[in-house]
Amino acid sequence: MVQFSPARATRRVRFIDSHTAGEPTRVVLDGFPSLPGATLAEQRQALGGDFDAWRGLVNLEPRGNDVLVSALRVPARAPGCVAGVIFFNNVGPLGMCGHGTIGLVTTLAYLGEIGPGAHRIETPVGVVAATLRDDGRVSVQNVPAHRARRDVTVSVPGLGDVRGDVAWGGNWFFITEVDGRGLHVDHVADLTDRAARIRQALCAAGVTGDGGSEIDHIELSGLVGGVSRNFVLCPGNAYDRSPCGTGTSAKIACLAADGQLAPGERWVQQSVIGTEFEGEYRWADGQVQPTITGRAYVTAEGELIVQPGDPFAWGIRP
Ligand code: PYC
Repeated sequence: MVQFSPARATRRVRFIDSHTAGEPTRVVLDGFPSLPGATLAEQRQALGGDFDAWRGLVNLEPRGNDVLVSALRVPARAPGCVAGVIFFNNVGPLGMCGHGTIGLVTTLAYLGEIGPGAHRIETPVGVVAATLRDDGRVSVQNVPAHRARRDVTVSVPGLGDVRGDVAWGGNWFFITEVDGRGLHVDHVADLTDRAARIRQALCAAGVTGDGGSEIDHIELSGLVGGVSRNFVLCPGNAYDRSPCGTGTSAKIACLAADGQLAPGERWVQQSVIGTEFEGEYRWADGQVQPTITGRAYVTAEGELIVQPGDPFAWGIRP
C-alpha cells in the first residue's frame, strides 16, 4: 500500500496576531522577502506590485481573511525609529493604520522589544510617535490630518444626494453624517451596501483626495447617546471593527476645521461594534496633529507554512 507522506513546508512566515478594539492585526516578523526601495513609500509600492503574491499568502484566505490588516515590520529609514511598518489588507497596501500601529506596539511589547514610554515608528506616509502606557493602552500621535474638501455632494444610485467631507487622516476618507441609531452591528450588511455605493459614486464622479488620490475609506458618522459612533468601510469591503484610527484622525481634522473641537479637548469615538478610541489634537506648524488612544491584545503567534503543491499557497484570489 502506498502511504501518503506529508510534504515539508517550503515557506515559513512568522507572525503574531492581535486585535485592537476588535479589529485584527497580523504583525509579520520573519520569512517575508526584503522589499526593494529607498523609502518605505517605494517599498509599499513594491508590495503592491511585484510582491503582491506575498500579500496574498499572509492576508488572504485560507491563511488570512478579509477583515485582517497585516503589518510587515521592516527596518526603519528615519532616525530614532524602533521599527518601520508597511500595512496591507485583502486588496493592497495601506498608507497608515491607527489600530494596526496600536497592535504593532502591543506586539513589540509582548516580544519584550520595547517597554512603556514613547517610540517612533516609520510608515510609508510619515513617522508616528506611539506611547505605550503603564496600563497597556497605546497613544499614537498620527501624521498631520486635514480636511481637503467640505460639503461635497455626490449623487448615489439608490440613495440620492449624499453630502460629506473629504479628509486625510493617514488614508483618504469621505465622512458623511447619518442617523446614529442605524450605526449598529445588526445593520452591517445595509451599512456596507450604502458605503460601497458612496465609494463607487465618488469614483464615478471623479471626487478624489489631494493630488487625485483615490478615496478608499468611507466613514458613516453619527451620534448615539451623545457619543460619536462610526461605521468605516475599508478598501476591500470589510468594515472596521475598531473606531478606525486614521478615520478618527480625519474626523478630528474636520471638527477642528469647523471649530467644534478645541486643541487638547477629549474626543470619544465609538465603532459600530461599540468599542472606543479616545482622540485629541494639537496644532503643529499650522496643521492638526491628532493623537488616538486604544488598547490591543495579542491573540495568537505562530508560523504560516506552505506545503509544496498547495494550489492556494498565495491565497484564494477572485
Ligand atoms: O485604524 O486606521 C485604522 C484602520 C484603517 C483600516 C483599518 N483600520
